Amino acid sequence: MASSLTTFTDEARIALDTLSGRAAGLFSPTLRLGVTGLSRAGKTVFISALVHNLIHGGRLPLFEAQKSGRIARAFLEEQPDDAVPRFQYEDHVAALVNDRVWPDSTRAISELRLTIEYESASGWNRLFSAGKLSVDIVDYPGEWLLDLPLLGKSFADFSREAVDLAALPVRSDLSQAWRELACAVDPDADADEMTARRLAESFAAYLKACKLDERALSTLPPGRFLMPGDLEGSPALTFAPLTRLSERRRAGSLQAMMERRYEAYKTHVVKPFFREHITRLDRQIVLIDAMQALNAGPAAMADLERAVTEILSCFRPGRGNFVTDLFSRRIDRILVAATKADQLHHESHDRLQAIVRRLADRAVARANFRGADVDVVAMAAVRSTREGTVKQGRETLPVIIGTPLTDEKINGETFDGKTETAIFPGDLPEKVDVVFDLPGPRLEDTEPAIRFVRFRPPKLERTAEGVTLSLPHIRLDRAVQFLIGDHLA
Ligand SMILES: Nc1nc2c(ncn2[C@@H]2O[C@H](COP(=O)(O)OP(=O)(O)OP(=O)(O)O)[C@@H](O)[C@H]2O)c(=O)[nH]1
Ligand SMILES: [Mg+2]
Repeated sequence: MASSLTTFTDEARIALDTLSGRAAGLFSPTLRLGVTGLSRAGKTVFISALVHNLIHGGRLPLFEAQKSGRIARAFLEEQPDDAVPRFQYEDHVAALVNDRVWPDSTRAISELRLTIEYESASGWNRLFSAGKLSVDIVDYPGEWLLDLPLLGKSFADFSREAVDLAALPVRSDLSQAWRELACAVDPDADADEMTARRLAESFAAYLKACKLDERALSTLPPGRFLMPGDLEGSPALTFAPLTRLSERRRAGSLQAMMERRYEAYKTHVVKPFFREHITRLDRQIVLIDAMQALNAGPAAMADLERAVTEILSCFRPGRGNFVTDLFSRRIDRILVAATKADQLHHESHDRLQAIVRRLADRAVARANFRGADVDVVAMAAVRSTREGTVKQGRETLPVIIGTPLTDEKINGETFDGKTETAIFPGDLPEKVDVVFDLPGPRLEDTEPAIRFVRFRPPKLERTAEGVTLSLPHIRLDRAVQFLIGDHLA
């Protein structure tokens, strides 16, 4: 009874929020754009480049409103949510443009309001609309989103899945310490704080090791174990999956304690996050680091595909989950975007896009996803390279030219972060299947087909008057058109 009551109030609250959000939207049209992706996927760089290009009238030929000259101006305004940290746009742009370094990792939620004044394309609309659209951009960690499936899972389900995944060959060595510890404790023993802490710390260390590992394994819930924020050390974060659960748990046992804390995590962490942030989104971009996964080989690709599947299923309506039912009806477009395509020659951009298409298609099918348009793009929010050719004997090879980051290595050479270098980036395979084929049991046995070099952000061109031009990109305009273009029609 108690649980259905909570559900009812949660539901009523969300419905009210949604209604008032829509009513406010009638007077000044707003669009809430969620930007997510696993850590280091490129969220901060994407938002900075998007806003910079819109404010500075960057070259965006595929963004129709801009191309046809209908955008009067775009500018930043105060965001509507006082309790959410502001996306520090100015700092990130200063890093990119002035210092030519990538912005720092952000690891939490932040928000920015960009307002666009435009002239409608249709005479009818021009008569009735003010030609003003506010886009509220919300940057949040994909890791937190991946907590949603927990709402539909009992502690026993959660434990079983975590144990199964940890035993997979790609993860077994990283999870060994935790698995040994988990096997050594008896869930039916008396609840003990130190045991709970040891288990939680060991489990969190395993999740972190997955993230840091060069195999680029994607994340497993609970998301706050990786990014605890101010909840570090709280009971709601001091639990871990258990093995050998008993059917009838004893009050006062370790199992009962862990189960209670798992439920507290859902109530105090997961639900509020979805209620306050995710349920209000209209559009969503999911950034993925396909380049890193390609670098790491087919097992990492499979892992990335699994993460995208999980993320998409968070946006699937009709899962019988009160949270998703309310918000997923609202999100009508989702873009799955592979950033960092500037590490490839343009001849491979379409191949990268085909790989992302395959990945998203399979994720859509596996998540049985419907209810929103899903599109894909291979892009670079900030293009750090330009293209050229190098003559080698009688052959002319296509190369990319940029400044490799300090300490990047190719063929035994280490870069100093200052020297501009031409690099033959290698091609993506023509056949998409190759990158998805699962290798044998151990990942180390398969040589990654491709090795990419990371570059510093580009040096910006200046006009004769000394004005710096906007940040160069690859297909950012295509992403912008899909995400907001129709609202400026
Ligand atoms: N070449 C290139 N590299 C990029 C691009 N976008 C991101 N990167 C690289 O990816 C790294 C992570 O980008 P961020 O935008 O900070 O990623 P994030 O998703 O905000 O990361 P967290 O805040 O840690 O979750 C950067 O430091 C760059 O090295 C891009 O468009 N081109
Ligand atoms: Mg960030």
